Amino acid sequence: MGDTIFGKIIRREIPADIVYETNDVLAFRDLNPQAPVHVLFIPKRAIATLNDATAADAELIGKLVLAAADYAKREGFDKDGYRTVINCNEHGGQTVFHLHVHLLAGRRMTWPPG
Ligand code: DGP
Repeated sequence: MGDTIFGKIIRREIPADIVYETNDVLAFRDLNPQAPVHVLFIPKRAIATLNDATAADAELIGKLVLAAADYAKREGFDKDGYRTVINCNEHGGQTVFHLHVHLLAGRRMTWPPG
């Protein structure tokens, strides 16, 4: 796949407000937040979309989701709750083609989403 803006963030070529990092996962605040807390969790090894993930990526995607839950616990909004979202392709609203989990918190989410 081609490089994306998230690849540049991983390589520290452009700035980002990084809030969480492990060997496999990086998380930083979304540039265009949709909630008081809006953090993007990305795998350091890029996968373009959820469609491109294979069984070989299962552990990495598990780590990605667990990283979001770990961050929620560390920050103390796990009990109030939060939303995690993976957008895929055009109808899903995906604009950056490096798989990422949105973590949204700090307000009550509505359902169904728009
Ligand atoms: P999605 O629409 O699901 O592909 O989400 C992409 C998100 O990435 C969107 O909410 C805005 C955010 N974003 C785009 N470019 C940048 C950037 O350069 N820095 C940061 N921190 N976030 C970005």
